[in-house]
Amino acid sequence: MAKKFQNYINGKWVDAASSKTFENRNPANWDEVVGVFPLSGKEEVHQAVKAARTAFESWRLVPAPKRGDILKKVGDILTARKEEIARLMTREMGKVLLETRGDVQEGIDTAYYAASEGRRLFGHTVPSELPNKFNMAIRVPIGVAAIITPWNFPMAIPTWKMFPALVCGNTMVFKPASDTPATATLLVEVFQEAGIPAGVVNLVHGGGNEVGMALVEHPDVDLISFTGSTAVGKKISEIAARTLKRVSLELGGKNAQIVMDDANLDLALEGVLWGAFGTTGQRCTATSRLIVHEKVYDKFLSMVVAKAGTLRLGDGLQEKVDVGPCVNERQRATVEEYVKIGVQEGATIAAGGHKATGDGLAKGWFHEPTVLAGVTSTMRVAREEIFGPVLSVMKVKSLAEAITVANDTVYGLSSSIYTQDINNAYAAIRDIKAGITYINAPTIGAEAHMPFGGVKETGNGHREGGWTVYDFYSEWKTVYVDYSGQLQRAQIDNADN
Ligand code: UN1
Repeated sequence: MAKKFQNYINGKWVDAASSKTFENRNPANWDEVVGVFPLSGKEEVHQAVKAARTAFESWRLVPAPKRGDILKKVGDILTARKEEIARLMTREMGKVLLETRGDVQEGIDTAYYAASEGRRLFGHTVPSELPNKFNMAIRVPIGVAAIITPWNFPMAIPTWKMFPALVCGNTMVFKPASDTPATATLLVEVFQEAGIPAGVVNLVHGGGNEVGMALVEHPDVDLISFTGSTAVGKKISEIAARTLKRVSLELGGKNAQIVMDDANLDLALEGVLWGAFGTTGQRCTATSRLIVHEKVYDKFLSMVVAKAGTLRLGDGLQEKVDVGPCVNERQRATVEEYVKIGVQEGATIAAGGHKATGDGLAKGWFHEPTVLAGVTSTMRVAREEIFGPVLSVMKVKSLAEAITVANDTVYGLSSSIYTQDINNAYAAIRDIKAGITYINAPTIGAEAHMPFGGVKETGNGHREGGWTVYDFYSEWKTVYVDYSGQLQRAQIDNADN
């Protein structure tokens, strides 16, 4: 019998109102059911928001360093349980152990950063224009947050959102992706073990259309943080605008790695394989376009093709495996569809190109690491986010053309250039339209203490990670303290005339 999971509302593990459930299966072996989860809806969302609203009134008054102490404990527990969480995550969404360990580590790094931020959360003190008056701007909590997260980083992405939100004094309802509800449940168990007060963190399982949208529409939710597709992000933004909720969106990408004729090609090769096929290409930061200078195009393409063919597909729990399965049936079908579209548009399959059903792969959603060559900017495989192990390779004549091609997308998350020429590197830093640019490193690998996010249709101007995320989760309050004992009129009493 598969393990049965529950929602977590107001400090208690509870079933959903309806007895409906959904299963979560291992994408590397669909015979294995990881767990059975409650299919919740409006009713559970309502209870969870109510609990979060009530808890907010006391949580906002807990000193921020004390809130940080709980996050420090969360970090300690995650550290102690790192291997257990990584293994569960691999079984749940398929990426290899090396990467799921990294995913948990990103959560741990975020916990310790947020814990120490509890002792900062700096405001400003500013001189007043009037005598005997003190001006300051301080950060205050906002209220109830809806945390809606994807399956590709089941620990890193929820923790990027939840930890800063909590240290700032907000409470929350967490709606994890229905492909990774077990890892999400484990995270909430860790909160419970660390002593989070009842109602501060609530967990509601279920679909995006039911639970996610009920949160977005709920009048008592003040802020929404969402990572997922651009299409859903736009919908959330539209609905949230009706009640002027604060919204942070982290959406799609079509990230490019540029390889110049002066690049260290061996280094660029390692970078593109990691960027394109790590996490089976299922990252918002994944390298999905490779833009190569014509002078090294043929040589570099053959290097990529030779290596892509040697990557070992399989169950991510086995240490020797390089690339795990796609997360589910739909995702693999999407990959197959895009390969077909690429070929119809005139690209050639230089490596891979098919679903993989060989030894040990028959019961998983595996797809070969695929390289499409001869891709041009107008093709759909150069424009649309595929979210799978497909790399589109394009040829350019110059740095200027490489940057024009890299920018020819509606997205703007990550980017990379391999060059030994410092002038090329700085021109790329200035001219590539993306939230993140790597020099001589792949498009993936963001660190928890740096701002993370993108421009154009990748987001709506907010950043996660680092010091910047604290701006999203707190409101500025401006305070004037007049200790003159008399009415002082700004702009009037201190003016010359
Ligand atoms: C994502 O794909 O949404 O930079 C997050 C990276 C990871 C985070 C990716 N640290 O690839």
